[in-house]
Amino acid sequence: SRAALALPSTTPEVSAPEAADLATNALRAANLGNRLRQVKAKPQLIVDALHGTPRLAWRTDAVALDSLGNPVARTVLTDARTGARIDAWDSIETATGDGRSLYSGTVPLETTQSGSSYQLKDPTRGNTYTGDAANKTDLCIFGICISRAPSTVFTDTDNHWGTGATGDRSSAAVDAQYGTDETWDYYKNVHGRNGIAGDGKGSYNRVHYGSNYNNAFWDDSCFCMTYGDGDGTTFGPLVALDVAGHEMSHGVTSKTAGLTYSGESGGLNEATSDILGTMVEWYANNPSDPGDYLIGEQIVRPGFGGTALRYMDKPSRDGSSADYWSSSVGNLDVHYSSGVANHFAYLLAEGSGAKVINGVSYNSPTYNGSTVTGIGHDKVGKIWYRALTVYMTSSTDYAGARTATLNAAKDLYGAGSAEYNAVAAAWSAVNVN
Ligand code: ASN
Ligand code: ZN
Ligand code: CA
Repeated sequence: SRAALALPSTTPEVSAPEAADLATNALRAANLGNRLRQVKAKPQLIVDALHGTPRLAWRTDAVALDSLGNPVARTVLTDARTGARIDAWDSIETATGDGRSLYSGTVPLETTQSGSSYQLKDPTRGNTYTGDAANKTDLCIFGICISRAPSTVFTDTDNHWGTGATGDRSSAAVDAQYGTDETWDYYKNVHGRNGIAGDGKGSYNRVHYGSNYNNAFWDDSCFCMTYGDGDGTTFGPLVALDVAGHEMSHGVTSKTAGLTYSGESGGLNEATSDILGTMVEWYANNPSDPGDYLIGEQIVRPGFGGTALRYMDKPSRDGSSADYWSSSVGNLDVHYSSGVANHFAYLLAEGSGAKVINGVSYNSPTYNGSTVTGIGHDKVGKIWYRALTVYMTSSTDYAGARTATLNAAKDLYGAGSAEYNAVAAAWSAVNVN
């Protein structure tokens, strides 16, 4: 049945500023213990017919940034005659969508819904988001940035993102967002680390950086990850899971051991990103990108001349990386001196010799002719992470990494445990004694 709407008056007794104050107070009360910034409220006069007899009301949206810089919002319904609260609710909502990625199939995505628009921003992971760099580049000199490519957050109208092909700019964004989701979850669920800095705060990805840009990188100054599209001949878009895990792990290293990016510590910095990026790939357990001990196997194209950027079982397979420690290894580029630690991690996980894992063939040699027996990748990730975050410092070299990982293995599994002995044997097998 329909009844005519009769209101005693359409003039509010409660003023708009009063309604705004009530709503911002409600927003503060809903975020107790959080210092809110940029608090703003917008009251609109409406007729509320959903809570009993229709009445004149203020519908006020109050928004702010919380202490982590994350947006918070609350909508408050106030009786415009008495000032009584009729109802209130959080009005930025987490939505679950999905995306068709370039390399990882169709993946779930947690996104931010405001009204009829979705943002590729994940409130369940510290508001980690992915933005479009619009094919622009940063202009930085001596680490000081004069201008920066944008990071315009991707938006969508139906919360189904990308097409699985590069024609849709959102597809690469799906990969990057998924990659940092899995990396977030790996650190949180395996190591109890809440975000890169351990403070629960998310970072962001920029995709479509530059033009034909054949790299991806972590940048301490924006605390963010950036990915090129590749030139299509050497590399495709550099947004694969292990690459995202590699770049985000540079942030973790930066916030923990702080390994200096040159000499042996630089090789350990790079190896940390390869090792933990590989652990992310195993953790994700995605059938479109099964776990392996290769870096960048999804992004290389025929013009690159190899099946991966780097090979952990025998790093020299790339033509440049070191398989074993020598006194000159610190003179190599950090992406080649990393080989010693990558090789250590492979041997510790899988052991020496020839084997096929998830359809990929490996054949890992040892310096001293020893046979090494692996302890599995999960334990390697635990030992390396603890060594990185508890024992390594900015100047740790290969000898120091041996000590750090032995200390970590002692903490986790006990002195003289099989794991402890395997760590010692794997380092000796790469000539770190
Ligand atoms: N992709 C490279 C890396 O993350 C970029 C660089 O050379 N720093 O290591
Ligand atoms: Zn790196
Ligand atoms: Ca890989």
